[in-house]
Amino acid sequence: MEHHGESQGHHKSYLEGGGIGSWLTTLDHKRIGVMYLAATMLFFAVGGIFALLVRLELLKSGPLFSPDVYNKFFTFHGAIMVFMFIIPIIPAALGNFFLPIMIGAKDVAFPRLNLASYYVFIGGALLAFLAIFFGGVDTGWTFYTPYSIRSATSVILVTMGVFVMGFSSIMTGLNFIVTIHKLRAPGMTFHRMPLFLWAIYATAIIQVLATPVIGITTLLLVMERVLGIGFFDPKLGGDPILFQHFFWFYSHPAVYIMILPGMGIVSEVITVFSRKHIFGYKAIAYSSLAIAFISFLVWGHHMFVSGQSAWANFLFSILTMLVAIPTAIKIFNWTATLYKGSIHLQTPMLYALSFIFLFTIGGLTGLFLAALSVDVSLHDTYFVVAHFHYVMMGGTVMGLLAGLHYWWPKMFGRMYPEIWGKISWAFVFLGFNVTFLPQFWLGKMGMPRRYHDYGPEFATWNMVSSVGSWLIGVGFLMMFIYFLWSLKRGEKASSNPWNGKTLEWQLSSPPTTHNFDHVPTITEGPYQYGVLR
Ligand code: HEM
Ligand SMILES: [Cu+2]
Repeated sequence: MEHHGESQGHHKSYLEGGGIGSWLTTLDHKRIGVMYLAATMLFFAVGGIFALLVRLELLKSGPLFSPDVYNKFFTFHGAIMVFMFIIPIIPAALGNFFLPIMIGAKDVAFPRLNLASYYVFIGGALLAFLAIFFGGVDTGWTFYTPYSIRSATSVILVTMGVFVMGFSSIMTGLNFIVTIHKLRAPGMTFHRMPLFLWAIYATAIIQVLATPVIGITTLLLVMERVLGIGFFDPKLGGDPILFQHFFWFYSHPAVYIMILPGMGIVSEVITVFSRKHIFGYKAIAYSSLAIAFISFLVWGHHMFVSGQSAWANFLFSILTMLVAIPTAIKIFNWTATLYKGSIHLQTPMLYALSFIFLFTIGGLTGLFLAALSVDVSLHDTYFVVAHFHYVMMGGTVMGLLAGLHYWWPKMFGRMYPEIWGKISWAFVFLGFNVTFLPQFWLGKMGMPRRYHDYGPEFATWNMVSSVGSWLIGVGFLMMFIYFLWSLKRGEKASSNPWNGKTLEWQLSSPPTTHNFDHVPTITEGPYQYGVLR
């Protein structure tokens, strides 16, 4: 990709200069991205601790904690992981850092809005966290009515936190859509944009269109609790099923806010570590938009056993199977890119390959659950818990870790220790499968989710699953340590340690504050690796 932007001589890196104050008031998209990364990784650690507590309770049958406390543990685990970690982390942290650079721009379209979105996010998260000190929340992360109207726990604090964080998601989405439309460098046509940006673009559209619905839903819930207006509680003339429609009309598209950015990272990493032009660029690009569109048409598959009509069930089942098509296009094209590639098995590639393997299991078991007759018996069992962890952790988190290891040298100018990257990957990958594969069997055997105890027939696989969660814990602890260690002690990174072909690899590591000295001119598409003989 020809351009004249690379900075000559020493320019200050975006990391240098100014104290904490200059960070807290920064308008630099890179610094805002790093602040989002720090916050969301901290929330991930907290959500992970709640997960370990949940698994500790389930290690053996018989109560370790009281049922009330257990309900609060899995509710916090789910709510933190979904709203404070997996929805914001890739778009707001890595998207914020790399979107402007990858289109050849100095920053996002609205830097002040960008900083404001960060503080709105932190404000909403702190509001939700307050609930920990005011009796917790025991409704599950889905806040289903009528129980969430009547529960004596701090439902209002957490749902208001979700309400506020929603605004941050909308602000970020809006900023990215305008940036992609308005700030692309000369020659950077849509069909020359890296695939990560197509994924971020599709995600931003869902963020802007779907998030207002969870905002309204949580607001109505709080109004019913505070003012006693009957929206959802039958006692007050409301309809609890209406809440489920509202909740899932956002939360199903929301799972694509979670997975699409991870898919975008996999497209970048697979092509770079195969040293080969991606197979079917346009098909992958447009499959992101197709997924975003279909994601609005399938929310009813969460309600197959909520008493909706047979026709509605039939329709939502068919539409859900439809989403498998654009998803499969990505999986096939990534696999075709690997074919005859010159594969470099460094840590980013290990995570990208893990994504393809684990997400395929997650996706296929999603098809099982889309089949009405199967879902009737598996709904609310551990089969569902295993399914969404294979898509959210096996998918998004693996994609996130591929991106984090791929872009770490660029973001911080330091290499992470490759050998430890591989060892930690082995713990995370193995631990993940030991934790969640048995849960498919537990679910098929009939073990319901959200129970703090179980019968003797479920004992063996629960013990295996809990031991697996400790392996995951060790893997992530290692990762946190070597990433922090590398900031000061890691080997200095060159501008292009992976032989990448997109714009960020043309800049210094870390980049300068303004990214480019001159606006680059783009003359060809990304991933120009030439044809491998
Ligand atoms: C780090 C390893 C993790 C472990 C060991 C773990 C374990 C679990 C377990 C055992 C449950 C079921 C609790 C029950 O129904 O009684 C659960 C629920 C859940 N997990 Fe995870 N999880 C992990 C990571 C994640 C991640 C990365 C996400 C990302 C979004 C996530 C999201 C959820 C959600 C949404 C629920 C449902 C909570 C509810 O029923 O309200 N988990 N997790
Ligand atoms: Cu869904």
